[in-house]
Amino acid sequence: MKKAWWKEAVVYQIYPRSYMDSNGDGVGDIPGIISKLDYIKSLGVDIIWLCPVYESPNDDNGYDISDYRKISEEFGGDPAFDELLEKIHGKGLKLVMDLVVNHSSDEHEWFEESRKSKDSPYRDYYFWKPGKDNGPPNNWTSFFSGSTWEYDSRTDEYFLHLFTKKQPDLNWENPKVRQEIYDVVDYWFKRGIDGFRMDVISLISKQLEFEDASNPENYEETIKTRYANGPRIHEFLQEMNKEVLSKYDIMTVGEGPGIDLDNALFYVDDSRDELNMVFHFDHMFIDNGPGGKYDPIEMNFIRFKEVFSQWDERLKGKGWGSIFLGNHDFSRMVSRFGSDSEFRVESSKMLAMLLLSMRGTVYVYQGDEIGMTNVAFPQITDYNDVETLNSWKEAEERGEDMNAFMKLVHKQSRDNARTPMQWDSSQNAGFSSGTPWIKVNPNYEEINVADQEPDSDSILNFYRKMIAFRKNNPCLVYGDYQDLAPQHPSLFAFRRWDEDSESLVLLNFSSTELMADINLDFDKFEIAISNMDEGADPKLLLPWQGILLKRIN
Ligand code: TEU
Ligand code: CA
Repeated sequence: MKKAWWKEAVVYQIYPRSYMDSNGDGVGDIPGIISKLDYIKSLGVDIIWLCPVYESPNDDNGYDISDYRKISEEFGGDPAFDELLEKIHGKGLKLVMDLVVNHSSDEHEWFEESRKSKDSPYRDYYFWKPGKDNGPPNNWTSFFSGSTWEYDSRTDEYFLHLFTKKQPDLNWENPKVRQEIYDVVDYWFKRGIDGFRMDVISLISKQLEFEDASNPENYEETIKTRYANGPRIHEFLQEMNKEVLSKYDIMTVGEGPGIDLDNALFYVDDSRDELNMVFHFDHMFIDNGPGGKYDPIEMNFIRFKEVFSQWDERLKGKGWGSIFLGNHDFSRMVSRFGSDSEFRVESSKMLAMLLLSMRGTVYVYQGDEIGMTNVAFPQITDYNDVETLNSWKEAEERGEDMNAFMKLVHKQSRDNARTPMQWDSSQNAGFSSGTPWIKVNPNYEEINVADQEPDSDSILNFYRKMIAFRKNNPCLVYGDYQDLAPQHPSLFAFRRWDEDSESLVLLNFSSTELMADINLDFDKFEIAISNMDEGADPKLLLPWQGILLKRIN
């Protein structure tokens, strides 16, 4: 496997609104991030991925950009950004930004011009269509509820928005649009950033027939058959690669629904010159029913493990994977895949062990390194996320039992991952001296960085240990992968090996003890890391215990 800096990297994802507020306006900002760079560096990570910080009306917290070349004043503006980038580089870290070019904000000047008239030179920067039978052009529904089409009386046409109506989709068919985007990308590389995470890149090429969805209420089916992986997607990505990406030593990771085992290599096969990596959602949508996130089904653990095996098998030797268990769009990793009550500490560490011993580039989401959990705000007015609020409205309109729906919000809302970072036990968890834009999780007095710093047994220090271990054991980055107990209902046991070394990882995904009776010569291994008292019998795993063993050479 060819080596590369971005393959060996551990990435730390920052959701800037919720990280650290420096000026007391309740909103996390860039000076706040600067004040935490020593902390970030101390984790042992290599790259910071910063969610959008560009100028934006914040209908979707920065994923609706009104100026691609400007840093929002709320976050500290361009001078703060320049200082951040310089300091990041000064510490030997790298910076990856978010590139959100499937859509812009409706307040971007391109769209403001586009909507003025049918003859505007910007008209076909977006998708405009006349209505059909006094309604929208087709039956597509937006990721965030309602039709994907918004009527604009000025020109008596509808425009397409796969997300909110303040996020009109850019028309990549138009070569001028593509050139504008490549210029933006080039602008940021010239400014010195080290890569892009490309938002919903799987959606940029549209099926121009705009054919009705056959089952609009089936979320996954509609994504796969209508929205994602359009006919020109790879042509566009290859063009972007040739025009700009290939000219810099940067990394790219594409995100998007509809990326699956069958098409992933089209995006990331080394020989195709498109992207370095993609994020897939096979494990993240594992508990989604046909109606999506707010139609959850039970998590299937055997399937969960299978996802890791299948993806490793598919990419190996050809492309490169990305490993993550949480981000700003999902509820907290420990609340979903671990246990956030009695075994919160143990299961947080165990999940860290999983993350940091898989093949692929690892992404750690802010707060997971201290075991932050989901939140259960009592009122819907405590929530901010547009996806949550729209789903709530729809449920209300359908006449659903809203107490039951509140439980779903507690379980699924994206705001679970967006509550402020918990720095210490002072007011507002040390995040802000003002009123935070979203409430702090009330458990901040027990779960915070300051308490975990001096405690050698803390989740935080376990992350540091695991990250350091991965750095010293390239076998965990590049080595082969094999699941040793794919059918076991609660044990995740796998092997990583290369020419020089071999590791075994045994993880108990349950609140009861288990015997890992797998057919292996345990005498040839010694325990390197455990999330509980070491010296235990590696075959007997306590609840949520994780053990990493290394072959004795
Ligand atoms: O998310 C893309 C995406 O697929 C989400 O809509 C996802 O399905 C959903 O959040 C799961 O609940 C990206 C960004 O990460 C997200 O924050 C943005 O809202 C979205 O694109 C639109 O830009
Ligand atoms: Ca602020």
